[in-house]
Parts: sequence; C-alpha cells; structure tokens
Amino acid sequence: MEILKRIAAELERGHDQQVGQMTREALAAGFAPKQVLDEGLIAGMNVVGEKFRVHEIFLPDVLLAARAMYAGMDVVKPLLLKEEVPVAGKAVIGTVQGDLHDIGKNLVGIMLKGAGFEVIDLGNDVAPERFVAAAEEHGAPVIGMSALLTTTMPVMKKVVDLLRQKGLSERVKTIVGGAPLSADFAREIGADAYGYDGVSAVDRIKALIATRGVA
Ligand code: B1M
Repeated sequence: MEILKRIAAELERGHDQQVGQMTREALAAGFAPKQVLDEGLIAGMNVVGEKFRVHEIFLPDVLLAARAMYAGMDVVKPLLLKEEVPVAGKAVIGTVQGDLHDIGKNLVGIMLKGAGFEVIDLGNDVAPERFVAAAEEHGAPVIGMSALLTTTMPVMKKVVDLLRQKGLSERVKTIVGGAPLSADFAREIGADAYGYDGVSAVDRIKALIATRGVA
C-alpha cells in the first residue's frame, strides 16, 4: 500500500519519471493494474484537483501532474488491454466541445478496448455534429461523451437533441460521464446512460447495446 501512496504523492508533485518508475515497481510487486490506477494515479490526481480548487497550486502544477498521470497510464495501459477478447461492438467517444480534459475519456477508451470494443476516439473539444457524423459513418450504436467543466456539460444535450432531430435516437444511444456529472443530469438531458467510471461505462454500454434501451 505504501507504494501506491508514494505514486500519488509523486504525481501530486508532477514528477513524471518517478511516477512511471514507481508504477512499474508496484506492478512488479504484484499490485493489480486497476488498483494501481485507482489508489495511486487517480487518488493523486484527485488531491491535485482539490488543491487547485482552493488555489493552493496553479495551472502549471496541474499540467505537470497531468503529464505524470500519463507517464503512469502508459505503463498500466498495455496490461488493461492484454486480454484477447472478441469484438463486443463499436463506440464513438470524445470530450465535448470547449473542453480539453482528456485523461478520464482516455481511461474510458482503454477500458472499452480491454473489454473488446472497437473505439472511435474523436479526441477532445468535439463539436456535437462531429459526434453524430462519426456514429453514422462508422455505424456505431453508442456515443460516449466526457465533460469535466460545468460550462461544457450543456454540449452533451446538443448531441442528444441532434440525434433526435435526425431520427437516430433509437439506433444510436448516448452515455455521458465526467467528474461534475450525475445520473440525474444524464436523465435531465435525455441521455440513455451515465457512467461513473471506466468500469461502469463498459457495463452501461454493454447493456445499451444488448437492449438498445435505457441502461
Ligand atoms: Co482542469 N479543471 N481546467 N485541467 N482539471 C478541473 C476539471 C476542475 C474541477 C479543477 C478544480 O477547480 N478543482 C475545474 C473545473 C471547475 C468547474 O467546471 N466547475 C477545472 C478548471 C477550472 C480548468 C480550467 C478552466 C483552468 C483555467 O484555465 N483557468 C482549464 C480548462 C481548459 C479547457 O478544458 N478548456 C483546465 C485545464 C486543465 C489542464 C489542461 C491543466 C488539465 C487537463 C489535462 C488533460 O486532461 N490532458 C486539468 C486537470 C488535470 C484537471 C483536474 C485536476 C483533474 C482531471 C482528471 O484528469 N482527473 C480536475 C480536477 C478534478 O477533476 N478533480 C480539473 C483524473 C481522471 C481519471 O478523472 O476525468 O473525472 P475524470 O474521469 C473519470 C470519471 O469522471 C469517469 O471515468 C474516469 C475514470 O474514473 N469519466 C467517464 C470521465 N469521462 C467519462 C465518460 C463516460 C463515463 C465515465 O462515458 C462516456
């Protein structure tokens, strides 16, 4: 457990090399990749968010922490993807327009790929029209949207509305997630599901594809 706390502490300091190294050490010591992710990397990033919120640290510190987060994720990612699984379906994912936060969205993508999904990742700052066009182009039954800013959450409703306007809402289901969101918000905007984290996103998307109904 000590090493997971040290990973979190080094991530808070933005020490990417140490985070990468210690992530490797934790895995070599037998910790499960998911535990290293949740109790080391994500735990450290949550502290960074809180310190940023209360102005104890500033944007450059958060950028360094994000770089350190990716150093750890790079080590964990191949292990989360390792299992060979049949293709479970397709999903278009992205962070909504105006929002540059992509760490959580990328984690959701990794979990989906690990569960056998073909993932069409549109990146961040994705306009509503691009989500819908990508789902049509790739024949994907699910659009997964991430938002980390309260100011960008309303973009999700635009995607849901656009699917309705185009008569696609039965064929293409939507799932939303991100730190400021809730299941209530998902319901309010008419999204089909809410994902709390990467694991729940996979479960919800599987249920959406199985039923093409509300998950
Ligand atoms: Co910014 N930022 N940031 N930031 N940043 C937050 C979100 C904030 C809460 C910090 C704070 O004040 N405490 C705050 C938002 C406040 C608000 O909206 N009310 C904030 C702000 C204000 C800003 C700027 C406006 C700062 C500024 O410029 N003055 C700016 C905005 C830029 C923009 O987007 N236009 C900004 C910039 C940045 C950085 C670029 C420096 C960097 C992002 C780097 C990157 O992503 N490549 C950054 C970071 C790192 C954060 C915090 C500290 C951490 C976010 C993160 O990566 N968490 C964040 C504080 C926080 O969230 N506590 C903060 C780790 C990640 C694994 O968690 O993304 O929540 P998360 O994803 C989770 C779940 O939410 C879920 O699964 C993931 C795994 O468990 N999930 C889904 C996510 N998407 C999902 C989709 C699903 C299902 C589940 O289905 C499709």
